[in-house]
Amino acid sequence: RGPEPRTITLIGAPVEDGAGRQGCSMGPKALRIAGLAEALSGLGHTVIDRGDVLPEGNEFALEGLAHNVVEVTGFARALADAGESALADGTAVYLGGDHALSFGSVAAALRHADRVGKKLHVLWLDAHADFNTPQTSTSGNMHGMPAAFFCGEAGFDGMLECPTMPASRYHLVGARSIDPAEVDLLAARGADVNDMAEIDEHGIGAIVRRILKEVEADDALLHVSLDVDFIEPDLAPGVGTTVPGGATVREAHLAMEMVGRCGRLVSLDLVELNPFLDDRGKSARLMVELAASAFGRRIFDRPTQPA
Ligand code: B3U
Ligand code: MN
Ligand code: MN
Repeated sequence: RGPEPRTITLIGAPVEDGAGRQGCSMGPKALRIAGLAEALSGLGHTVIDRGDVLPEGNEFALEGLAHNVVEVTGFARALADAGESALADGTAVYLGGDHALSFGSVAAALRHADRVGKKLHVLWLDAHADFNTPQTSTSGNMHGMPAAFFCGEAGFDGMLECPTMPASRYHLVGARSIDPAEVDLLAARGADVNDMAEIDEHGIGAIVRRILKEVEADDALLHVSLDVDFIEPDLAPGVGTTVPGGATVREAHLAMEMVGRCGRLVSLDLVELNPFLDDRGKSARLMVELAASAFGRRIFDRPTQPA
C-alpha cells in the first residue's frame, strides 16, 4: 500500500543568478538524471515534467544591494505563473536552481492558498535564514532574500504580485549561519527559527511534529523548501555555500517522512544543488530520495503522526 496518489508537476528552475557562484543552472538536469520523476511515479503518483521555465523579460530594478535583479525577477515571475497553474491540478516540485527560485515558488503557493481560502505555512530546511532585504544584505546575493520577500518585508515593491504571509508561519529548521541584521529582523517579526542546537537538544522529530501541529491547527497548506546546505557537507557536497554541522541523512529523511505523512504538502523546492561541485551525483541522488520521502515513501506502514 502506497501513499494517496497525487498529480505532481515537475518545474525546472535553472536560475543561478541569485547565488554567488555559477553551477545551479545545471541542477534541474542533474535531478532528472538522478531519477526524480521515476522515484515519484514509482510511489503511484502521476508525474508531469513540464520542462524548464524560461525567465520573463523585464526591466525591473531595486534600490539597495541586490545583484542580477532582472534575471531573478524574470525567473520569479515565470515560476509564480507556472507554479500557480500546476497547483490548480495538484502539487508542484521545483527543480532548482538557487534559492532565489523561491520568490516564485512561494508566490505561487500563496496565490493558490488565497484562491482556496486557506493559510500557508512554509518549512524552510536550510543552514541560512534567507531573510535579507536589499537594504540589509552585505553580499547582494538574492538567494539570501526570498523569505524576507514573502513575509512582506519592504524593499521588494513591484517585483512580483502575490499575497504575503506573517513570519510566524515561516519555520526555519537547521539554521547555523544567520547574518546579524537577519537575526534582528527574524526576532522582530516573530519568525519560527529552529537552529541546529535546538535539533540537538530536542531531536528533529519533536521540532517538525510541533510545526506540523501548527499547520494542522490552522487547517493550512504547506510549502517545503529544501536547501542542499541543510545537510552535512560531507553527505551533500554539491552546494556552493556549505556550512559544517548540518543535518544527517536520517534527520533529513525523518523530517521529510513526517511531511509526507501529514498530507498537506502543496509544493516542494529542491534548491541550491550545484552539480559542478557534487561528488559523482551523490547530492543529487540524496535530494531525489528526500523528495520521495516527502511524497509518501515509507519503509513500513505505521499509524500517522506518532505522539
Ligand atoms: N546570509 C548570507 C549568506 C547566504 C544566504 N544564503 C546563502 N548564503 N546561500 C547572504 O548572502 O545573504
Ligand atoms: Mn537557502
Ligand atoms: Mn542555505
